[in-house]
Amino acid sequence: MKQTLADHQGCGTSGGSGKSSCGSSAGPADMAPEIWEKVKNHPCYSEEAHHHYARMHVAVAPACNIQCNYCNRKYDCANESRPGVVSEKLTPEQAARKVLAVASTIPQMTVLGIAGPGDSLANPAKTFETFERISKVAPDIKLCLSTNGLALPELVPMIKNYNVDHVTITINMVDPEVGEQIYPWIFYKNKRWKGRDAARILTERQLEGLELLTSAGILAKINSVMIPGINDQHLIEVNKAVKSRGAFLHNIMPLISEAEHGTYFGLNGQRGPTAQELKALQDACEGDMNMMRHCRQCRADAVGLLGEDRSAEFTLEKLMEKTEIEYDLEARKAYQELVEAERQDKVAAREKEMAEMASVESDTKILIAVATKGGGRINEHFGHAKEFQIYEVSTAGAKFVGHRRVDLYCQGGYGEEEGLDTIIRAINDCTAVFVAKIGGCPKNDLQAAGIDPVDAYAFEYIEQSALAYFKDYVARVESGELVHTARGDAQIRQGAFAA
Ligand code: CLF
Ligand code: SF4
Repeated sequence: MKQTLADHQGCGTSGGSGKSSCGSSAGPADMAPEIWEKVKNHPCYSEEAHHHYARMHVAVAPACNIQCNYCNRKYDCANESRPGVVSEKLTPEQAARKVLAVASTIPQMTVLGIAGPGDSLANPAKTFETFERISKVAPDIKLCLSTNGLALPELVPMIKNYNVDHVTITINMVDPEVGEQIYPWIFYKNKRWKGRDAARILTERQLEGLELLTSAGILAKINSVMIPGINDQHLIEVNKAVKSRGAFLHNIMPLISEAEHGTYFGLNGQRGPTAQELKALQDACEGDMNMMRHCRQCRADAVGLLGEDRSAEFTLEKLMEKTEIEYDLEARKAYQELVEAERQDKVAAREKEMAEMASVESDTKILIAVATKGGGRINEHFGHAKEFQIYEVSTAGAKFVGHRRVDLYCQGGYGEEEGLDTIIRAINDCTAVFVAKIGGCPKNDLQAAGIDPVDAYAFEYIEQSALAYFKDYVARVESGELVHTARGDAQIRQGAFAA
């Protein structure tokens, strides 16, 4: 039985299929057609789509109505952006012009989001004027917004009227005792509220807003910032609360609290979680709900595929240089049809590989790091990778479980040894790293660290290659050629792949 929006009780509710549908790598077979239509080319709501489709943000909403302890208002809203980033603010008119310019240059840009630099709904006039202008000039683009939720309940009818199908609420707590450690104040009904009262109003408004979105048939994603020692364990309760109110997807993001960003947490030594702590919490929540693991904490003026940033190509100055921008709807459609054909091809290749997996019996699970520029292929040089996508592979399949940002190894023609150490530390729980190409030096160092550098699948599909590698790996372990050891921080297998 397929899930419909009406009976959606949050991700992970088995709609009879036994496997939950939302967010991550689900396909059309797992969900009702009206939900699939909404998520199939939304790079944040579908992990699978994020390899193929791009989003852009326009920074039209400068004001905010609350204060978060992880935010310095000199920078963009940290609920949906990397801390420490300042976006170029736009008027709604400039924003519409920018959308046209990006859409005509990047035909796979399918989603326009408003995510700051303050709170989208603390600036309703600017936010909705922007949506109105964009839906007139670029009717095929999906509209999306992100909010702290304080102003949400009264604005749900407006959101519906403007055909905004995707709303993100950042919910960090459902208990005011936890909330008062995160929010020093809110501004509500012309009054500044502090402490526990502020947190109580905020949580009530957020949960009410979520329920109203669900009843209006609008997909709601929940972002939560994981703050060790403050809300890390509590987020399991948050997860249950949002799931029971119909949230579609839960995205737990790590707190980033560098002292130089000047936030309350940063200046007071509050640390963020490690990648392992984050994954453990996401895994703990996933029993009940599918988790978003491909978020890149993008900027309020982000442009491009998640993980790439093309905002510098579309500055206001460059936009003003263009006299006329043509919006060719047919050309966009034709390009997206090609993307869909490639996507189907990828799914067929994965399914073929999975069919052969039926003969493999093993409890082994390995992680594989992948250098990719998008399209679901292994198409990036090791030295040019700014991040590695991480896949967990077992007889159950190849599942995207996150990404690790790294410093560029290749610095204009030569390899940076220090950078290589950082990369090895970032992926030291992976059995292999898949790349399009790699030089001799880093290859030797990776092998010495027990990570198998693999360029044999260059330009092939990631999942199909990961499954093929896994089958070979299991066979080599069974034949005694390799010894499998679960990898982790404490168990780095030195020299397992040394030549
Ligand atoms: Fe933007 Fe957010 Fe819409 Fe996506 S981002 S408003 S839902 S279109 Fe996406 Fe970026 Fe993560 Fe946000 S990766 S920070 S979840
Ligand atoms: Fe900053 Fe966003 Fe929090 Fe407002 S909601 S204080 S802009 S992080």
